[in-house]
Amino acid sequence: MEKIELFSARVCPFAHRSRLALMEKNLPFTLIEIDLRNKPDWYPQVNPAGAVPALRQGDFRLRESLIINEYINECCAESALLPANAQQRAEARLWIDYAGSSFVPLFYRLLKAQQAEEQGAVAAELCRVLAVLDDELKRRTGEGPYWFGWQVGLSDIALYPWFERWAVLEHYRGLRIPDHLNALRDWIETMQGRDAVKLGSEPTDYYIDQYADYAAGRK
Ligand SMILES: N[C@@H](CCC(=O)N[C@@H](CS)C(=O)NCC(=O)O)C(=O)O
Repeated sequence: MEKIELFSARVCPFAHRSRLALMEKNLPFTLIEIDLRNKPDWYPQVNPAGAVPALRQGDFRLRESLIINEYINECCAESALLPANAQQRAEARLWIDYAGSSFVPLFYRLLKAQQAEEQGAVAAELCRVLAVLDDELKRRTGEGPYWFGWQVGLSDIALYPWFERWAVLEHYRGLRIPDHLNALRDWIETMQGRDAVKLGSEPTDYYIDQYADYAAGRK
């Protein structure tokens, strides 16, 4: 297989998704850190949209974390990150879509909201989404600690990076993950125990510092 290069930024949760997928698949790759505040002149040749993550493999270029992750998963059959069953695979993709359309946008809306009233409303909406995630994990109790059973998969990976950055919401907006969402809290703890997560994790203070501009409405 041709060498895979992943263009990433430590701070970026989208890039974090693709780093996790590559590590969980045990695929060798070269990680290229892009400074988002001072992007290299050549970067548009890798990704014309200018964003991370981007993947390069010979002449092949790919962008968008979720598409990259599907590709990574299909690069080899070992350590499959989607269920073998077609119906479960479709459900896994629904949760991946839910992560992208509901959970992730609310994370940023809350962080960017400057008025107390808006912050309260978005926090309440985000808590409803967390409860949906928790309900789903509770419904699957006994079927394994991950979104789809006993093996980590693309649904877990699509969601987890924002939980690694949750301290940012706690710090700037005072929003803790509610104690009663114990299935969700257990899932986060399980993810934190994975080697791929431990190897790529950053200290809480780093995230708090990096997201200061968002929280102050400067971004
Ligand atoms: N939908 C994209 C989002 C990627 C994205 O927004 N990445 C941010 C960093 S977290 C970025 O590179 N933004 C461009 C910039 O900062 O100039 C994906 O899933 O890959």
